[in-house]
Amino acid sequence: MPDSTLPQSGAAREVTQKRSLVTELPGPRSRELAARRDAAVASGVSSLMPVFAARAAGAIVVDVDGNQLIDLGSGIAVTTVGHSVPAIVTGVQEQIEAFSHTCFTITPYEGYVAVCEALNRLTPGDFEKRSALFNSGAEAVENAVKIARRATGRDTVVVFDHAYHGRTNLTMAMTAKNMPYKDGFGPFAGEVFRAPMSYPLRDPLGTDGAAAAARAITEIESQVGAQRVACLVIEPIQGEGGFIEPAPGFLPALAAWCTANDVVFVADEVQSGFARTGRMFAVEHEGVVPDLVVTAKGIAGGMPLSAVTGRAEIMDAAHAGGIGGTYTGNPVSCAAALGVIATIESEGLVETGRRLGERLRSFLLGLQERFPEIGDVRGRGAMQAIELVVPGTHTPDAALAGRVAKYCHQQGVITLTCGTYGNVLRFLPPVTIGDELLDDALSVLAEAFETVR
Ligand code: PLZ
Repeated sequence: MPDSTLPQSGAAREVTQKRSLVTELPGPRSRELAARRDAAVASGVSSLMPVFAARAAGAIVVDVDGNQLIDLGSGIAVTTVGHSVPAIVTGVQEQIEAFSHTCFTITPYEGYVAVCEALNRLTPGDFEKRSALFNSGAEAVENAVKIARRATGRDTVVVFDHAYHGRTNLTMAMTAKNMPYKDGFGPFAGEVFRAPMSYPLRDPLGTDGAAAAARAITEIESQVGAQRVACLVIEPIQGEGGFIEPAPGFLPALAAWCTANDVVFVADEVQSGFARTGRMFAVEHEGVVPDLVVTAKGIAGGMPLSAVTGRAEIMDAAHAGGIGGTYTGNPVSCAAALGVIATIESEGLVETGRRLGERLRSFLLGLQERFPEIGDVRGRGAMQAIELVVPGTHTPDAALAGRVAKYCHQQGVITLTCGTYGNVLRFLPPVTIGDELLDDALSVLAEAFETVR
């Protein structure tokens, strides 16, 4: 086990794993770039922080003014193994020198096959599997639906309250939250049915997952009919919706209902997968074996890659030529993915994430004792969150979440918010972040509560 407090790559060695502010934030160079950005980039594309990145290594992002920020976001759960990890950097360099593109559906290459082999091996279930590769999470979700429809001959896609599945037309329909994802961008794809989620903090059924599943199933059966459902798509821990962990028993009961009704159970592990939650995939915490697993983000450390993996008989239902795309499974992205997988396995990073989770959780629970605005602490491993409320109520306090995040940003800690009500602060550090660096970031978080509540 490497000492995770030490930098782990050539690039990381040159970037001390310490927070350091040498200018105000944003600094002068970032402000110049922001002005150019405002004149050139469409305003629908917004950025959380006003600082421009120059490089990144380990769990530190260095901005163009030389400030060193602690990354508690990992580019939204992407650089799970850390920034600039040697196996990824070298793999990408070697591949781009060899060739950058041929199109797998024209002249295939080994990297694509090797990534599929690894996915088939790493995903839950000891049945025969196949995989197909894509570019983004949304594109992979769309393909999972295409494959499930083709395999079942049925139309309806069941999704859940608070779900996030992407920004393409079908995945906007599958995503729950209107602002900012959907407003004015419709009409949306049809045959998408939204079922009630288990959200222990806010659900009258609380921690009774079996009852919450029964409620969802009743709605699906009465409003759609099981025989019309192609697939049920669910995030085992909801990401953008607020790091909502359904009550124990909810996912297994839904999976069992799918099996009994020939409905394809699709786990969207785009945010929760790839060593993020103390398991390779979040469904494993409850022993759930999906028919199809959708992966992206952490799979390739920032190179665009996503995948659908699952039962061979479902995956192979699509006719030859029915699944593809120009860049899908690009060789450079595949090289990055092989570097990520090798790093996770050789450095034991699933376990590292689990241990990090214990440290993070105990800190957040301690913070909750001090600040009654923290209504809930939830999540697993390096995917945890606090939900902020008006003390003594469940009324969301999004303004406080915004102020805490802003304070952290000004002190050089990249902190993200999320949630249907915008009142959740989420923590997604690289699992390799050192204890000292994490403690420094968390002390800034505590200071933020002391200062802005
Ligand atoms: N499924 C569970 O979390 C992406 C969205 C960021 P893409 N989440 C981050 C934003 O504001 O666009 C996500 C996810 C889950 C699917 C997706 C979509 O993945 O790679 O962004 O398309």
